[in-house]
Amino acid sequence: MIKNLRFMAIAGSLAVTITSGAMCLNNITYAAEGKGVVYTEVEVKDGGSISGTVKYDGDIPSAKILKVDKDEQTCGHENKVSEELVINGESKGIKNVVVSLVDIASGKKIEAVTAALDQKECLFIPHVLAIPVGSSVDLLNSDNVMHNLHSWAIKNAAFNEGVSGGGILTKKFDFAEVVKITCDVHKWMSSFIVVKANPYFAVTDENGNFKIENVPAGKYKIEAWQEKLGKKTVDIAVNAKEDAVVDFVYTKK
Ligand SMILES: [Cu+2]
Repeated sequence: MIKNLRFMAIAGSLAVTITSGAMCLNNITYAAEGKGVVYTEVEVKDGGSISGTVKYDGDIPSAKILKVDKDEQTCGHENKVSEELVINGESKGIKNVVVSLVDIASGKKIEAVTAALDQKECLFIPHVLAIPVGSSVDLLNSDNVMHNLHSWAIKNAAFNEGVSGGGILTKKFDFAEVVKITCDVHKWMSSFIVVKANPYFAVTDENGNFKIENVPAGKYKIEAWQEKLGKKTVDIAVNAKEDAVVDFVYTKK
């Protein structure tokens, strides 16, 4: 029997109804981040793309230094450089900015993934991980010391659990939000798992570049989020089979 599946993920509760019907495709809808926008999966024909950069305008601030004062045999004897704001000295591109469409109502399928967030030499790798709702994350410990994974989630289930060397914790994220992850053993360690309500997002590379593909033609709001510099939102129009370019510029906050 072909079924019409409808998921509505709304702040803190998950209601699932399954009805039988004559639909050709499963029709899955999610409520988007706090804005009440319901996302419906459809087949995208002649989609366009969005590409661009996120850059910093102004003198590049010197990176914060993280003092390593525990487990130096594993974590290293040198202090570490914070990844809270990573700006390329030449291109001025900002790394690890999450760029996403915030008000798109329908589009390509949400492909839930099992992503990995490693703890290696007492740093989280990657520092920013973006996943769609319904995804899981393997939280790994590649070190030979105990780490403690502490999630500062509000909508998703929060956790605060130790993981021994070589161990793994797997957690699922069903609600869109920005979840800070810290380690209670090594207070300099932090990262973010950014859970998005639709599949139209990307994380900038070391030159601040991003690309989002297979977007239905239309007008949208596109948002950049950076942990220190905050959010920026602009309007963008996407035409069928064309690339729309948007460049975000942050200045000193
Ligand atoms: Cu740790």
